Amino acid sequence: MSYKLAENSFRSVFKTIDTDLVRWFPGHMGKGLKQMQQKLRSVDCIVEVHDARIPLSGKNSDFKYTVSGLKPHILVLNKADLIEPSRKPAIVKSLKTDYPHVVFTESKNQQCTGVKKIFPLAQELIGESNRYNRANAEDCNLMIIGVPNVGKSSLINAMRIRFLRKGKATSVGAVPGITRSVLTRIKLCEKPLFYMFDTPGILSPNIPNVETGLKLALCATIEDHRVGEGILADYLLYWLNKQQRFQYVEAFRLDRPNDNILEILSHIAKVNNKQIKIRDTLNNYLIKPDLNLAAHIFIKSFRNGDLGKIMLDDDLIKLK
Ligand SMILES: Nc1nc2c(ncn2[C@@H]2O[C@H](COP(=O)(O)OP(=O)(O)O)[C@@H](O)[C@H]2O)c(=O)[nH]1
Ligand SMILES: [Mg+2]
Repeated sequence: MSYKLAENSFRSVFKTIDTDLVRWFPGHMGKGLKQMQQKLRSVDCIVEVHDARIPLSGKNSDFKYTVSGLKPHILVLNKADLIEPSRKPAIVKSLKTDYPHVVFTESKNQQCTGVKKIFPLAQELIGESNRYNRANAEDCNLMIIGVPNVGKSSLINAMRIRFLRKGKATSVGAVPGITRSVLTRIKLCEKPLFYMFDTPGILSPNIPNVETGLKLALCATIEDHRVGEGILADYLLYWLNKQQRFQYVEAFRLDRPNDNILEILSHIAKVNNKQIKIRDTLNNYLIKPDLNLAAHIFIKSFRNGDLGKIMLDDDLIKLK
């Protein structure tokens, strides 16, 4: 549905009440990094997984440049089922300089063609690369890394199903001197001998500003409580209106787009019959709409794709 809008009828910038919000976000890569660095010695190709709804925001490019160095690197943009396929070329173009090898996947979809592409691409990149300390190793190792909740485990499972259809994934025992849990790997292929580390490497997201943090939180890569569901819901509304993505109007049976989050949340609480009882200053009970629950419903509808296929970095990637 399209709506006639007065110019400047919506906010053009998002003002958070707490300007220090960014300080609440987790710090830079910490302890995990050191462990991953050790693990990397036996890795031949890195498969970095990120959420396709935020292809530019939150990726830890520090990792690519300072830790993984010159190792072959594939960027997998997972949850591609939640974005408009027509946006893929523009995403690839925006990432080209930093990530020349991008694959879109839907790891919960068994028919996904992207999952199938990762292995041959890794083989090709390793073949072209200088393997330094591993030049004489006969086997090749892949490692999956990425920030929480982007679908690393789901991708590992999808790859297992794809390549090891015949039986259970083969776990490989510990290598002396290195923690077993870190170096458990599964066989992907016999000829050529290919393994994948079973445990994904977990990165902390890179959060240079509040909006990046809010986008990461909307995609559930950092916990909601770090931001607060009210602020998250307000940012989502701001973003949807700014980008003129008005599917929420129908989804929540509103009359028209509205930039006031309190009005939207009161409405959602009312139609879902979510109320709370509170006491006023005179100790009388009042029935109020449960705005927190409404915020939760609003955010969830975005995460489920009920508000349309939304790529949150659309405001950073120009329409072609
Ligand atoms: N819509 C959608 N959801 C996915 C996809 N892959 C994973 N998920 C969901 O995302 C959440 C996190 O997945 P998980 O594999 O545990 O992520 P990890 O923390 O990176 O290992 C789970 O609820 C998955 O069901 C995908 O391709 N599409
Ligand atoms: Mg996992």
